[in-house]
Amino acid sequence: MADLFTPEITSTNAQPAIIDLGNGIFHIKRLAPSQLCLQQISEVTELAPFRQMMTPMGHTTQVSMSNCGPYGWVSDLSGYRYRATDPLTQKPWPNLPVEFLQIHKNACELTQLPTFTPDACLINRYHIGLTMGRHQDKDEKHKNWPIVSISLGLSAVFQIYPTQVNCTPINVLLEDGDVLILSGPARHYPHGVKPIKADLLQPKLLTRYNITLRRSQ
Ligand code: MD6
Ligand code: FE
Repeated sequence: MADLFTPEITSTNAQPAIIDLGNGIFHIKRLAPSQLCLQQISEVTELAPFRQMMTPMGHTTQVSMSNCGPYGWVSDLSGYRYRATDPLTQKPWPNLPVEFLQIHKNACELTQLPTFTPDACLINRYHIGLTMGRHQDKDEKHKNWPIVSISLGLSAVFQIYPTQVNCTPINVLLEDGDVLILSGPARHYPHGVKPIKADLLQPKLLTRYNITLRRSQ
């Protein structure tokens, strides 16, 4: 019996498609039910509002962020780390929505990765023109668990650099409802997001969200 989250009905018109880009990079098109996810983001961010964070260099992030789940990623003058409480409220982060956990599980099963329960969920919000600079994800205690990310709203070009030296990036177009997994060697690859562009066919769409699900501890 199909439930709300089986791949068959996560999208109104098409099945998910798994694209294996090699080295542990998987792009799953149309896996996440966008409206359900956006509703969950709105509930989480009523409790833990989006905020720009201070970087260790004393700048503020362009992208606004929030978190849910047992641990949230934070940045301030003393560095980057995971925290069990929101520095704005000193309260635990909101619960990680079961909808996100179900997408994570479906993504791991479809790509034959071991299923595990993420303990951290960072939500990024981009307005048109914003980017995410090239970085590696290395604030987690155990750095080999895959990272599963969900893209919502405006599309993004996600760039992955397979080696540390300057080389041509792999460009992945992430559209509304797509899931990207960095596992295996790619878990450690530098990556970034090109400036978010407006969608001329959907002029009222002004925002991109990205949700990353990970094991932080
Ligand atoms: C973004 N994502 O798509 C930023 N990192 O807005 C990331 O930095 C990221 O999507 C590791 C694994 C998956 C990701
Ligand atoms: Fe990242």
